[in-house]
Amino acid sequence: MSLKSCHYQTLVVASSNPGKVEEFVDFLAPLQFQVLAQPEGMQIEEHGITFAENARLKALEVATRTGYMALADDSGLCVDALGGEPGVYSSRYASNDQQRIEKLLTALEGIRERSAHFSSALCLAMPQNEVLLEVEGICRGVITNVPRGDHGFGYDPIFEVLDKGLTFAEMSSEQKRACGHRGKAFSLLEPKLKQLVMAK
Ligand code: ITT
Repeated sequence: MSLKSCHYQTLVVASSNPGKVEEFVDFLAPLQFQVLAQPEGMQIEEHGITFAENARLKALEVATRTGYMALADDSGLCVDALGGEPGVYSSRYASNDQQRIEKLLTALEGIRERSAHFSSALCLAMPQNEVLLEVEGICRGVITNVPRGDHGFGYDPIFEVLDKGLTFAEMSSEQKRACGHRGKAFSLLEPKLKQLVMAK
């Protein structure tokens, strides 16, 4: 279960998405937490209608069930021409990344207005059923006509970041962190996490 061991406060990354977990492990590396993965097979029903509601559900459930502080992310891609879809249903849009990308490109065939944004809601919760912090980050861009780039996960190859000319999949992890939805949300959470480490 342990992703990184040291003597500090323990934090569970409440996600079963390896792409997200990899980003969080990078973000958390300088903060000297003992970072644990969510226990295998733990299923959490995401019945919220907003990213923030789902992030809260996941963080509280994982914190209560593991007995450790938990950090959850609920995120997704909102496409203007599709009325904000897939939105909170981004992971349920199709059964794997390739099919999700194909389905989205098909839905946008012949459509020139391709603006979209990614949202990431983060929630930090304690095992006593307590929410410590909730933040949200957004990244605006457009949906490309064809996938570009090999990095990242999910919809990264078809999301070109506004004014950057690169898809997330064409960026290094540092570039994606600097302009991406999750990196922006995490930068709002980071000061609080630093305080927690210092309070230990
Ligand atoms: P957990 O709930 O276990 O964290 P999940 O993948 O189901 O994993 P979400 O419910 O938050 O997570 O769904 C988010 C989906 O949105 C994710 O599966 C991707 O398809 C997409 N997504 C979110 N952030 C992304 C990113 O940075 N790059 C590409 N796609 C992303």
